[in-house]
Amino acid sequence: MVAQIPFNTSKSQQIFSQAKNLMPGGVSSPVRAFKSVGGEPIVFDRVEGAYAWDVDGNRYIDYVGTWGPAIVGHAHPEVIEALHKALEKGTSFGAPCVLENQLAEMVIDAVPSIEMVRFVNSGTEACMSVLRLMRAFTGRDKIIKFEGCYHGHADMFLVQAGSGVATLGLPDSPGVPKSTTANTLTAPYNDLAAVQALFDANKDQISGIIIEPVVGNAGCILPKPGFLAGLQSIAKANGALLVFDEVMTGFRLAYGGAQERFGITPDLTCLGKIIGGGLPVGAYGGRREIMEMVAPAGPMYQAGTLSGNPLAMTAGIKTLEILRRDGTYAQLDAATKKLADGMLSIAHEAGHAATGNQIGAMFGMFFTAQQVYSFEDAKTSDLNKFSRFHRGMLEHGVYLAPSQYEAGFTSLAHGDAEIAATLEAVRAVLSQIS
Ligand code: KE4
Repeated sequence: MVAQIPFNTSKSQQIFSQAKNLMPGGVSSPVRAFKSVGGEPIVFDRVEGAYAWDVDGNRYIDYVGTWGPAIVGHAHPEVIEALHKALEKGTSFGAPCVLENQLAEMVIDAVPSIEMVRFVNSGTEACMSVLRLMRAFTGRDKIIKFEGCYHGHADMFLVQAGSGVATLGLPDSPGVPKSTTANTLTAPYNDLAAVQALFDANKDQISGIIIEPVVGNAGCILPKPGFLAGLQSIAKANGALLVFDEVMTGFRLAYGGAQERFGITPDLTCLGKIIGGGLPVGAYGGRREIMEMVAPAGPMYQAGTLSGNPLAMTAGIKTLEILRRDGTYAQLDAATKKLADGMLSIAHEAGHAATGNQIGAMFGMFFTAQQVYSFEDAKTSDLNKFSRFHRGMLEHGVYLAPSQYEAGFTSLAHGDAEIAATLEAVRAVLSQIS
């Protein structure tokens, strides 16, 4: 992989400067604006397999994968073909459709905690709906979330959130009434004692715990052995629910997600990203007795014009069909481990303080000497160095998430050639920056 120097991004810059007059920050989602890594964002023209091309014709090995959905590779021919066929029947029904049954059955078969599922249109919708359900089922108002975890942009979650909130340094976004977040309690990730203390101080008031079972929104952070099991027993002992937000980890760490990988079955699960195969889908599901509270089966209201959209269902069904084939997760694990281990050893050889995590098709590297177990740990990373690393990798044809507080994603399309080229770029960049 040779540097694309001179790195011509003139068309990107022209389109982005127009965009800034039309849309806040020139983007449809904040983290895409490259605010925390500096420089102008790259305007994509097309994607295929492990690659993205920008409007200036530069090609990148892509480790964002549209933030997770592209796990079988961008524009997979089988997904595209299935969508072409579905398109002939129209784009939206707003009525029951057998495709919803098919994807629901696949999700229920795959995810240990899910006996019944409701489709929505984004991970945010899934998490905000599951929060209402936790409260409806327990009759309690308070929730526990973890510093650095991101569960979408609904008001009650924008408290010490990760992802774009952390990236932009917006721990508590304006416009969120204090009354809304008064019921949101936070604890450091991997800190069971802090969670126990919150339950002791809020007896019978906490409806449940919502957690990213592997954090992807503060960089990639793994649960310490016993942490998830500890949360499950604390929740049970206090009559509270345990919710895994697997919007990112679902179908990425295993076909059954983090809950299959760690052998911990929560009461409720949120999904998104991969189950839509790149089209807008979210979902929440869990124990039947809880899910039957959701309207119209029960009193808890939640609705959506485009929920269960036939195109999104089609892309999700085909994506999961590809993922459930033999050997897919072993392939993803092996490629991602090779990449993550390679990045770390190259960083150490070049004299950089760096630690990292990898699990399934997810990885992250922090420019810090200490192992990262919490958001506080992640914040010891050298953000300035990360910015220079990110820009250098772009110039060498590798597209990483534009924030230290994001995870990297591989796909079935990231083969030996892509991993080798990426590590060559890492070596070139890390030998140039101090
Ligand atoms: P969406 O509303 O963006 O579909 O999902 C929200 C969400 C919920 N839960 C988890 C664990 C998530 O990672 C997300 C969204 N992830 C971010 C990336 N860190 C989406 C990228 C963006 O905000 O543009």
